[in-house]
Amino acid sequence: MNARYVRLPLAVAIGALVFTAGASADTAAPHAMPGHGHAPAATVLAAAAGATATPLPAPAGVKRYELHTNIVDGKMVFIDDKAQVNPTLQAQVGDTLEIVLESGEGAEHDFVSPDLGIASPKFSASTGKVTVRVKVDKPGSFSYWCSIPGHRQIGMEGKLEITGDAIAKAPATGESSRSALAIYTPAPVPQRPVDPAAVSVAADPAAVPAPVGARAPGRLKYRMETVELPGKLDDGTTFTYWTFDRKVPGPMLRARVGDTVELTLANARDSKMIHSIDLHAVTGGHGGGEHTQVAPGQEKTITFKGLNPGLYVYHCATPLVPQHIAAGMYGMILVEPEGGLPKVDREYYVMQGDMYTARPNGAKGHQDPDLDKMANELPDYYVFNGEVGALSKTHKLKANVGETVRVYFGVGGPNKISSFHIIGEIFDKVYSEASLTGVKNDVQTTLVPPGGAAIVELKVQHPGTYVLVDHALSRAGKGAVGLLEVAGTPEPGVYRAGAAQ
Ligand SMILES: [Cu+2]
Repeated sequence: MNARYVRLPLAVAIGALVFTAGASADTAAPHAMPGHGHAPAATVLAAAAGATATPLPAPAGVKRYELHTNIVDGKMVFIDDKAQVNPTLQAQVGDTLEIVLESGEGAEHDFVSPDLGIASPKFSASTGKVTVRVKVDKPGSFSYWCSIPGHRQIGMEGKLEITGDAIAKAPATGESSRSALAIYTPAPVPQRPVDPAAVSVAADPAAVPAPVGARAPGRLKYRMETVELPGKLDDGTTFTYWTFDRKVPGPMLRARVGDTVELTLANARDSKMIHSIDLHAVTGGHGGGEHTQVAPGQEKTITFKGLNPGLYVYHCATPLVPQHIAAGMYGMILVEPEGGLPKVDREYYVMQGDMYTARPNGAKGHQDPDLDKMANELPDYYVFNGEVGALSKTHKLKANVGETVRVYFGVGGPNKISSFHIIGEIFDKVYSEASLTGVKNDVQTTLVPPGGAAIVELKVQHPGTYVLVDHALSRAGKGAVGLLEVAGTPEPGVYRAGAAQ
């Protein structure tokens, strides 16, 4: 990777760190990041990081170090017993390097140095300390880092300096050929059964807060919790979701222009990851992402003013950002204009996401995320409200003939644009790109980008079942289907099967 990136404060890194290239496979290979020069921020911490650590007392031939993790000056880092950040660890060829690791802030990390054959188990608040040992067999200057996607790039990297002469390689056959490298090579992940604790994470599309209407600007308080939990992705398929308030999308927030909103983000105690929130409705502080990086069991608060009316996406902004989004960390906030929005009979809240799983669409069992597919933008699933069937089985949209229906529709992504359409209906009104200052009429399909939204309105005039889709229709086969059931008596002349009477 570009060395300058190592020293980027987290907040600066977030803006740049939505790249994903080969995230899960990338261990030893440097990141190619040409053209990214965040030099001013990069210099700030250069002097403080990388000081040489002193080994702890240990038997002869053992170099023992203790490192814990934490967030320092906006970076994720390793810290030694003398509070040195990303210290340089030293050993001689033939030494046993012993590193005791602990998660200081509680999130999940590991410690790897592939060139030396070091790959620690993952450690977090729930594992306590873990120890990794390796006999070093070659001299040189090596890098160590945390291989959790995104963590190296936002600071978790240091150096191992090994002195001495290389140990002659043993013959390639027999017992003596087994090296430290082999001992620490992780086993392939086995196919896993469904998680019996999995629940539905599908947000109820009818869970829309009451309209703000004509009230004066005021102060609002919101509190949200980030929760990692097993969810039902599809029939017979489960997935570990990362959520706001246990649902996908997270709760719809509703304010009016001029309101001051105090938002507290808590991260559940049993989380393995740091989480955060970037609201596109917020001006400043990277939408809140700069000041809401919350470790497990902690909480942080931001306060912002709703300056511009509209419907805005929010999402987690902790590296690897697209991984957090693909795991379900998105939602929307509506900032109503002065006087509110026109009254309608029903309002619904729907968001589309693309998901990437280790095994292909339809595979049974518990699925791990696939970060290579994510980097290459090849989703296995497209979902409305978080899971296959969320809006066709778990929940349905409902209306009666003659009613006006408004859908707040957003795309969490992380990667795919939606061509949002309702089969058998026409959008009478579209606030495209969720801009409330201009309305389009009579639209068949509206384009909604990742991190974007639209508000559509339709008057339903004929009973039946209408189908919400992304009109890139192969995606319907991968989960993006929702149903709007309309009850009542048809209005004369709108539609009939057969010839005109
Ligand atoms: Cu997150």
